[in-house]
Amino acid sequence: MEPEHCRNELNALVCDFVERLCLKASCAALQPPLLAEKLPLGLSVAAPKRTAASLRWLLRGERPANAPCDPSEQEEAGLAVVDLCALLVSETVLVHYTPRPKGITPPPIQQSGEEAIDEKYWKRRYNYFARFDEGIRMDPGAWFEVTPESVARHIADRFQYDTVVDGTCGVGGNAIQFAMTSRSVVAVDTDAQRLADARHNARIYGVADRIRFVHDDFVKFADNYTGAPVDAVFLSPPWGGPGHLDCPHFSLRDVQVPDIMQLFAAAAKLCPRVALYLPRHTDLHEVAILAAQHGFPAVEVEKVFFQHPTPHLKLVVVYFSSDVAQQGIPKSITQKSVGRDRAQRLMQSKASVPELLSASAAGVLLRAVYCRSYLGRFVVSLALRLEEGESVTGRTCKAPHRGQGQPRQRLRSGGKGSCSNPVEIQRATAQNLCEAFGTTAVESDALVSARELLAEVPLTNALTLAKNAVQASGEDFGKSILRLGREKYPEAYRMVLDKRKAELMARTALT
Ligand code: MGP
Repeated sequence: MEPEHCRNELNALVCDFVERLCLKASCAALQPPLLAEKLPLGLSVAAPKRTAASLRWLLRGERPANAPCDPSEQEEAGLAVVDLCALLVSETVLVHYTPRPKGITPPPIQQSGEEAIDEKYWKRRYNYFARFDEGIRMDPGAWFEVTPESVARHIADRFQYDTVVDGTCGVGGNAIQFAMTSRSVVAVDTDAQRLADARHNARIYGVADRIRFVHDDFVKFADNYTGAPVDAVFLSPPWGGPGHLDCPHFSLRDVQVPDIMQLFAAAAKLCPRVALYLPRHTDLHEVAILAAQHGFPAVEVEKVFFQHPTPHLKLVVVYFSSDVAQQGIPKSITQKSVGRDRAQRLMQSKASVPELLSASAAGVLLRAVYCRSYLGRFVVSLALRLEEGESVTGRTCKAPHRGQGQPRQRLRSGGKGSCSNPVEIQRATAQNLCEAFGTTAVESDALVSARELLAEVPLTNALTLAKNAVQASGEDFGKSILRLGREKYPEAYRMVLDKRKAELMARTALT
């Protein structure tokens, strides 16, 4: 290639990279990303705000016509709440128990092609595949992309269906575990060598006959699919390699190929139950937008922690399904000890990990180093041990700063995690919304009625109502919602009013 041509190509690549970074930064400046580490266990509501241009960028990859770098140049007026989405935040702590299998001489440190394996990954080989020494095949990308066996097994335990599709099979970490809990698995990948490795690995686990390996692009595969009805789709797209953690947050637009938005759309078309495996610092506002775009009023965000050396957030799995709006609000952390055989120890613990980390001695500094390095984790561990004498309860948390008329970034979980059925979820969501958007601290009549009204209408309608109310400028949230309620849901509104009237009459009659 001509040097001039090379230079131009390099220039174009660098310009493209810088432009993408600027786009991402300007979106974050308009609305700070919503990170899993800031979300408490329980129920939260995401209120993603975007300008029309940044929304087109996220959803369709269309670049804005003007330079996006200076957020002040973006028209403030165009910034609107895209949609609201209920986030059911669950927490799972996994304890690996993968002793070296007896009677098998472990192979020496492996070379994969010309590239040496990073020692960090090599040390974790039994975490990736407990039966590694029986001849598991990996490739350079798989060392950092494969789902650790404990995580894959945990997700598979939640996915017990007839037909599961793994749209990004890789060397088979997830597909193998799905084959242990579901009747049949279709494993799709664009890389023929990886599929061959996955088939080989599945034979080691004795499940190759339950997996159909398909060499195809998942989007095309989903378009042409004619097989048995699919019960669930799992997607673990590339995150941009180990360097993805260098950025303060991950955007679904960080990876160019494959397009995660397209992958998801294809999956949602195949089956309305999709799980997305994402980095721990994913901007969940984007996830909420994705959910809204595909008609999911609520998603479950599962924060997956590893126990050792101290509990640390490793990744998030987002479950998109209509079931989520019906399930109970997570109350406690699931602790799971995952061993070489399928026997597991299940434990329930009380305090959430972030709650422990908000402990005074842990402080801002420790939270900053948290999850960044082993050193950071040991420091946190030390601080936690120092604090063991202190009671975890009774610590006060500062309320997050809220600008006037602005929704809070972080919302409290509803009903102290006491919700267990759809009606309670409904009420807790309404409570959450009122707390987030109410402009007066004092319980006004309008807010009380708004809460009742929101609790009466279905979750999707409640979220739509609240979104419209937020967008209706210059009015108190409670009043706007009442007005909108009266217009859009006259039946529900009348019911609420009648109930209130009846209560009032009963109270008057008693006094
Ligand atoms: P990791 O590299 O083991 O640990 O990634 P971490 O927390 O990133 O850094 P460290 O400081 O602990 O070393 C954790 C898990 O994330 C991996 O085992 C993979 O399952 C998943 N993962 C990591 N990357 C870079 C990718 C990726 O690009 N794509 C997908 N699908 N998963 C990834």
